Amino acid sequence: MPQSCDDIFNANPSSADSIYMIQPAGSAAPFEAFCSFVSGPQPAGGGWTAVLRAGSSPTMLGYDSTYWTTDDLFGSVSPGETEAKMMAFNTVVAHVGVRIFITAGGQTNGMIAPFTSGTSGTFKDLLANHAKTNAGSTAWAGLIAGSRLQTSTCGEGFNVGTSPNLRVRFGLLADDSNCGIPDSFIGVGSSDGGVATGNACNYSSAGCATTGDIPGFAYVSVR
Ligand SMILES: [Ca+2]
Repeated sequence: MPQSCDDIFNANPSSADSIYMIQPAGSAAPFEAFCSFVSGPQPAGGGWTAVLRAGSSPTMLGYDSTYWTTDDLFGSVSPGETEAKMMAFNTVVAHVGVRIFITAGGQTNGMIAPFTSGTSGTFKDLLANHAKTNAGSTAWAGLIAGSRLQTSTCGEGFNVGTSPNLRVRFGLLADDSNCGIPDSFIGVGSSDGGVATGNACNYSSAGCATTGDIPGFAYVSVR
């Protein structure tokens, strides 16, 4: 039994994107996961296991949702613009990075946020560990047409930011100067009540000018 979509890719690189049965080490039983496969060199090439889909408003996956910290699941494994937190979130160990697609304003764009060398864990563990990614602000901004981030990157990866300031479960947080009070982000599961997933840059803050929030819908997978 494959432990992840990457195992399926390695056994057959021409596998079709679909739902497969996998059983990561430590899982009591096999379960369904949606796998998408990308040919070519790392980090993109390989099998990517879907872990969640998250919208903006309404959302089950705002920053304060307990789904980010518990084993609870909801939604369908089948892809589509409906929110879900899948079994793979809790169980599939990622070694390479996170792939994120965001649909906003009728466009869908994607990228890989790579881990630094040596980083690994389930999505749940990576959150608990505040793990970092290093795609960079240009790549994050490329996910959403017309998006805007302040010039100073304050953090990128899992559980970025500190209360009571702006935070994001997975994404990039930015500020105009010293990151004391970040006012902009692109990502999934933010503490901004207006846009949980997508791009927010508070237009009353320095470096945000007149651009408003851009809500999005995100598809997140790991490898
Ligand atoms: Ca600020």
